[in-house]
Amino acid sequence: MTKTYQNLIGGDWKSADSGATFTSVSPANHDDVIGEFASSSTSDVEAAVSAAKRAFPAWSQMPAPKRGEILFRIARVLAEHKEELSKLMTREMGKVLPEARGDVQEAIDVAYYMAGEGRRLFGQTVPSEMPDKFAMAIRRPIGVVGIITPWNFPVAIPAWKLFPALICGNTAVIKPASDTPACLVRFVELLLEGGLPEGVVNVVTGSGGEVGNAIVDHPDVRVISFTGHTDTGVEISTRAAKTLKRVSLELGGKNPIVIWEDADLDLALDSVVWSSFGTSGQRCTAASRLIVHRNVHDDFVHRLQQRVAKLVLGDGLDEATDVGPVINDAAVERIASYAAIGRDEADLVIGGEPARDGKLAKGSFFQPTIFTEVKPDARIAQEEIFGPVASVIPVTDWDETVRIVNSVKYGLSTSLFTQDINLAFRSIRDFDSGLGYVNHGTIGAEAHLPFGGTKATGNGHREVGQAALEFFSEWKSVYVDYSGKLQRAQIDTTFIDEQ
Ligand code: UN1
Repeated sequence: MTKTYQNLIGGDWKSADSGATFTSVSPANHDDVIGEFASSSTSDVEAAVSAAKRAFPAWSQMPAPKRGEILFRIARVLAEHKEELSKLMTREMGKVLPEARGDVQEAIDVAYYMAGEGRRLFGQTVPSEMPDKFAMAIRRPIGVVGIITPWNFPVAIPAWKLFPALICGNTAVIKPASDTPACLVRFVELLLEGGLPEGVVNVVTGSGGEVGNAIVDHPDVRVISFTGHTDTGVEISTRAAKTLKRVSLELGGKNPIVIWEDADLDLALDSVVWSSFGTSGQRCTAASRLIVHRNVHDDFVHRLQQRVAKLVLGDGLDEATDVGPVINDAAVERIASYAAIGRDEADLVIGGEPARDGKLAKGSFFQPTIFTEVKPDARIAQEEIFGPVASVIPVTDWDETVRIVNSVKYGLSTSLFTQDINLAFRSIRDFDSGLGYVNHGTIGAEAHLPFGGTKATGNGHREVGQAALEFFSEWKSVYVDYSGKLQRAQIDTTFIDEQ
């Protein structure tokens, strides 16, 4: 019997008003049905937003340290269920089990970090320019936030949007990606187990066109946080402008690893395999451009080819698997079309085809793929493929390298392998990106520093760290005059220059 899952509206699990459903299947084996989910529409979103609005006064007025205590409890519940949630994630999303554990751990990290913020949420106090007057700025919750999340980090990304929103005192409506709704539903069940009051978080599953747009258009949703495709981000931003919403967008990447001639090549190889083929290349932070100094290029490509040839494709629950499936068959087709473009533009070293042999036949698999002699302006070097495809671009000159690094429309993560401290710091200054790594690949951001990128990777906001508190709270500047008389700022004061 296929399990049926429902929306969460104000503490009640409910089917979509229309009764319609959609199916989530495992990308490793399409016969493995995860469940049926509510295919929701505007009226379901309406109910979820009303529930979030009703929950807002009590939640926002609960002292923030108490909200923090609930988040501490949630962190512990998530830790207790880490293995179960990770296995569900591998089944539904496909990433190999150790990576799924990392995804859940990232959610736990954010929960602990934001729980601690309940006792900080620092504001500002400043001296007033007038005597007997107190001046400060405090953080206030904003209201109902709409959270629209992708499938590639089905627990970490909802967590790193939700927990800062909650500690700031907001309530939320979440729409998960339709490829990974079970992960989100189970995650939210655990939030309730941790003691989150009813209505503080509401879940509406369904399509972006119906559910996503209804959340973005709703006048009572004051904030939108979205991670996904750049085109969708532009559309969300445009729609949300009509109701003057605050919008945070976390979009694409075309992240480079630069391997300089003095690099520790063993370390660089380990890092490239992890950054380019981990999560089957389906991270915003995945390394899809390998910019390699000519003096080490042939050695590097030869050794990389040998390493990649040994990668085992398969079900992520199988311990022998190095690289899991991609998310669905549409992704296989998209990646295959880029591989065809790559064959015209560059030299194929390994891979380049969907993988359908034996046990892989029932899933969505693509061979880890490497191209060399890729021109910096080739399409495979410029466009986000979101799959296990890496393009090697040979270089000889540092200034040219900087130009190539910065020649894409995105600016999420950049990395340099070198032993030269001067080059390391130049890369930090000159590579245009929100995340910069030295002697480490492009993936592995931690929960307590800002996450996000420049240019078409976003719209200037950052997730997690202190930056998330900026996004999910509103400043209120407060002046308390205890002089007992009218004191006019900028007027009733003695100016030093006039003395
Ligand atoms: C993403 O790629 O969508 O640094 C998020 C990393 C992870 C987060 C990735 N901590 O790769």
